[in-house]
Amino acid sequence: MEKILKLNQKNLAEIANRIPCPTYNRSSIKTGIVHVGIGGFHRAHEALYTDQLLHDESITDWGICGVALLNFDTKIYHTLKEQDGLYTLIVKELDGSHTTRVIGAIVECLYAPENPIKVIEKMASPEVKIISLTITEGGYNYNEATKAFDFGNPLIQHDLEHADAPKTIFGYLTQALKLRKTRGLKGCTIQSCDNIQGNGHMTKNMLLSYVKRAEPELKDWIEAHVSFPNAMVDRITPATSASDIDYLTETTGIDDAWPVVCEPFKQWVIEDDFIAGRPIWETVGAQFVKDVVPYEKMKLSLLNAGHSVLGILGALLGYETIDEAVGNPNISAFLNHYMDVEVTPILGDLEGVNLNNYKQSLLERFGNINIKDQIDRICSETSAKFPIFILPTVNAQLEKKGSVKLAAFVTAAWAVYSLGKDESGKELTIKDAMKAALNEKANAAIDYPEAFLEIDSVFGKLKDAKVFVNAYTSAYQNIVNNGVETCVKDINTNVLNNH
Ligand code: CS2
Repeated sequence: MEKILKLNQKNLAEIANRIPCPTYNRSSIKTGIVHVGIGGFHRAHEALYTDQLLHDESITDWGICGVALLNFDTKIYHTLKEQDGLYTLIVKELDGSHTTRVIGAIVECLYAPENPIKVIEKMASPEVKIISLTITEGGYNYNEATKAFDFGNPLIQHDLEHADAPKTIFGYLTQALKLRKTRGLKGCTIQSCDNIQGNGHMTKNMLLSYVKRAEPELKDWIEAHVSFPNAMVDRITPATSASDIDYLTETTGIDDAWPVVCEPFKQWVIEDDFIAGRPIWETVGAQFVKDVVPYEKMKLSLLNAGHSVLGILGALLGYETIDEAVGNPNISAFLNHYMDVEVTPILGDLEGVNLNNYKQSLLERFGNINIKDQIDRICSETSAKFPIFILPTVNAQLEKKGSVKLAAFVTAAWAVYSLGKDESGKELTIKDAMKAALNEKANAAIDYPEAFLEIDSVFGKLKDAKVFVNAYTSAYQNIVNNGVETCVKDINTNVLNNH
């Protein structure tokens, strides 16, 4: 066994004899991007694209400062800090092999709860041209019921009262942009990398809602000096497991406390709207387009929704990983029907995209047995995901009087899931900011299934859509009486008979 080397800058030259490492001079790279949310996805995606770019020695302005925003992020912050921002990316290929490399694009790290002013100053610093975000679907503070920014959130109330020590992204961005304005500096780009339709628009709308209340005189400056490009981001990035960490040490002798694992596929389609300039990410595989809406729609309603379908049904059946769920032919047939019958008709014609190939490739990606993407991860925060991944399809189908049966079935399965047990009675690990409310409504749904649809912040006005409610109620009874698998088989047979 080779000598164990701790991953850090000092050991990098030696580590480079074992696996590919950054060959650029990291100490000469300036920070051009502040990124908030340094979880696995950012490190498998934007940071990787940027790392590849920095290998062009003429590019020295686009290092990343990784910001950990929440108390919850303390572990990743300390890990990256100890490792000088370095981490290993392990790509799990379809044939079972692994491609491993060290990524160096994160050249500094900050922990917001420890020093909020430092983060605000960094975001306001003239060399920073882009503030990018992976703050999760729930992080945008959007309420589906009111279709507006949620001022009821206690953290937002906190930020309104403590401008110098904010807790949410909105407090940070507002103070940083205010500093830029008062110092006569240029604006910047705020770039969402989250799974939200029109993620740039959403970021802008939510931020301006907050600014109107917190710093009304800043609004016009933001409109004129800050851009918010929309983007579609994609790479399946499961949570890192203890065995991934052990695998790395055993096969390379590298001691990395938090490597990132991901699938080989990656995609980033971005609107070219960067007011203060941008890295030439297109040279390393990103696509810049005029209108990203069709790509976003396709990805959210097929890939992300597909994940939720597999996750919720799979969890009730006692599966732990997505490949197990899609490996059940009844479940994969159901998913195919959902995509063909309910999603495809609402997508219309997507120029330049072959939808059949795309759907086929999703089944292959979900089925990658090496990835072991956790159903717990997929089902986490479903209350924030459902309105983005599934609801738009349902609403569009209702409008055109199309089929909503399969989505209603998944919704009913989620209501049963929210009781907290799988079909064999085993406890489910539910991670959701709305866990208590979901559980309360799930219990009420035992006698009155519609109760679950009364969570307006998730379902909006869905409880008033008779066609959906009827399909949902009968699906609920069916699941309770017969179990998911029998129901799914029946649905599959019916779909085939009707087409
Ligand atoms: C997943 C996504 O969180 C989820 O439910 O669908 O994290 C998904 O893996 C990524 O968006 C893939 O690009």
